[in-house]
This record gives sequence, C-alpha cells and structure tokens, in this order.
Amino acid sequence: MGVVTPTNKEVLGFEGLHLYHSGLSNCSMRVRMALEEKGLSWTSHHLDITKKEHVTPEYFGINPNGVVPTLVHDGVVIIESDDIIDHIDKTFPEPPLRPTSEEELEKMYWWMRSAVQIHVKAVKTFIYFHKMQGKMKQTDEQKQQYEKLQKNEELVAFHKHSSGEGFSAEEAKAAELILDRFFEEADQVLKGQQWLVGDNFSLADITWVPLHFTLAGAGYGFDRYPAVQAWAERLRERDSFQKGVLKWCPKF
Ligand SMILES: N[C@@H](CCC(=O)N[C@@H](CS)C(=O)NCC(=O)O)C(=O)O
Repeated sequence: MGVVTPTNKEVLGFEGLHLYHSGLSNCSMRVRMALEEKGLSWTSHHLDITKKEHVTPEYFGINPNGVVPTLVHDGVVIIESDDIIDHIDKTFPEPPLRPTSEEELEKMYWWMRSAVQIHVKAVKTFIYFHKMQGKMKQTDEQKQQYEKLQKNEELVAFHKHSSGEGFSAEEAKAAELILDRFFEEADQVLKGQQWLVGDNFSLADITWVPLHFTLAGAGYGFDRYPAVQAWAERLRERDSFQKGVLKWCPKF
C-alpha cells in the first residue's frame, strides 16, 4: 500500500525517520534491519503489541490497519514492511540492498511480495497456534475497541478467530504446508548461492530472515532445510541482525 494519508495529523510535522514498531514483530524486524544496514539514525516509537498498545484511535489514525511497522519519513507515512524497506533502499541507496539486473530484481520482489501475502494465512496462524494461543485473551472491552477501529476484514476475521475459539490443528497444519512450499524453494535456491537472490545480500534476505527467527522460536522444523539453516547462521553474524533483531527481541 505504501504511502497513506494519516488522519492523526500529529505525525505530519515529524522530521527525519520515525519508526512505530514492536520488539517481537517480524515485520518490524525487517525495517530495523534495513535502517541498520544503511547506518541511519531513527526515532523509536515502541508499541508493545502484546499489551495492545497499538489498538488506539491515535495509532489507527497513523496506520489504518492498526499494525506495526509504520515509518514516518519527514511527515510522509509509509505502511507495509515490504514497501517501507523498498522506500529506505531507494531513498538511501548506499550500500545497495538490491541486485542490478531486471531478472534478479523481479526475483527479489517476488520473495518480498510472497512473504507479505502469506503473512496472515501462514505466518501469523502458525505462530499464534504454536506460541500465543491462550496467552492473548482479550477482555470484552478490548474486543469491542478492536472491532470499532479495525476496518481490514482479513484482520477482523483473524483476531475474532484467534481470541475466540482459537485455531484448530488442521488450520495450523494448512499454514505449515504453505510455509513448507516457500522454505523448500529457499533451500533449493540457497544450495547454489549465499543469498536468496544471486551473490549479493538484498531486501529479499531482510524480508525472510525475521520469518526464520520467529518461526524457529515457534517450533517450525527447520532441520529439513540445511541450506536455509546455514543462510540464517550467516545472517546472524551481520550487525544489522544483532541490532535490528536481537537487541529488541533476544529470544522469540
Ligand atoms: N503486511 C503488514 C503486516 C503487519 C503486521 O501484521 N504486523 C503485526 C506484527 S508482525 C502486528 O502489528 N500485529 C498486531 C495485530 O495484528 O494486532 C506488513 O508487512 O507490514
């Protein structure tokens, strides 16, 4: 979705880079990593999503989906983690986080789009079922507040289900099968190269490594994918992973 017009006008006056984010949010990890790769300084607006700090009229006035991350860059509001990191790389091109050939660029965007497309159906469902179910109970008041603010139907349905009867083992299995398809593909690709797209680290790696980190923490079986495991180890050594992921979320 990219740039949005906020109804909360407070952010229009922000100068520099302001990030609304949460420590354990894999989508926020992407943006923090991209900012660290570029060596940019940014102002943190941390929201603890486990305490529902993002479910307020003020925050929905900035991000209409009421999710993190949101980047405010000199008063311009950008949502959706893939669009945010693309914006960062285009606006601050050094060091580049994208390949130069059209063909590889298309591959990079494919990995980025895929991660965002499977977020609710696969990633969120798997993590909620294996890690959060039962721990995210909401009061009736919190549920009403959410349903009043949230207009995104996919998210309304997700939260109604997750805070109600919860996901079933079948739904979690279906989520896992979607994940398997992508990690099998990544494992094949990474058998022949260091990074997801060609020989250079790119936004594709930044998009997927937070999924590896959080899914591993939720018990997803990565042993089946040795090349993915080796890639994740390489990524762990990067400063941007230390500062963008582990500093905010030492353990998922
Ligand atoms: N497509 C969005 C997804 C954002 C998203 O779902 N963020 C999660 C954390 S990773 C969140 O804010 N969850 C809180 C909620 O759903 O209420 C993106 O890539 O930025």
